Amino acid sequence: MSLKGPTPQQHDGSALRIGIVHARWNATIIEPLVAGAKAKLLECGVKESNIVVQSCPGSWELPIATKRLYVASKYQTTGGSPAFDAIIAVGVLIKGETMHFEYIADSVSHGLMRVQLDTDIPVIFGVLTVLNDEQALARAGVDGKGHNHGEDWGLAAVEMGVKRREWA
Ligand code: DLZ
Repeated sequence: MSLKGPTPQQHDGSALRIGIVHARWNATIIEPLVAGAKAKLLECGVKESNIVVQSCPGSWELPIATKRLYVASKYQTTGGSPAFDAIIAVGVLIKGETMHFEYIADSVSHGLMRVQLDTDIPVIFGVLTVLNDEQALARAGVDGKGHNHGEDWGLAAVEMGVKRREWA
């Protein structure tokens, strides 16, 4: 048994609407992560038509892109309930030779936390902050050794979406 990751819970996502916003930097890593997240959403019963995928240039833009997606969705609903039950923000930050990585990783983490607390909608932290390409490939499950973290983010979105409704 792995010591990493939450103990599993089963949740029915069939009533949920989930957004995925992903950066387009490091697309070879992003694509399997988004696919993994989407696969788990579908496995939990989320309807394909209730999964909305949008992109932004880089991870730096994830907080504003996540917030705008949420705000736009609010105006598409009737009855006052937000259209999205959770949004997964996906980015891959790979450390380079400058301080760029540290600044972006710190700002994006704080930005996404702020979005979720300000909007009261769970924002799943799907941002890999890795030291090199090998770590990124392992965490996207494409090196044959690591597992796809996108799957964990899909499960977290369903659990938090369901619980948000229960705790309303
Ligand atoms: C500029 C930049 C660099 C150097 N590295 C990454 C990265 O590893 N991952 C990522 O998602 N985005 C990177 N970016 C782009 C910034 O996030 C942002 O899109 C630009 O600075 C424009 O605001």
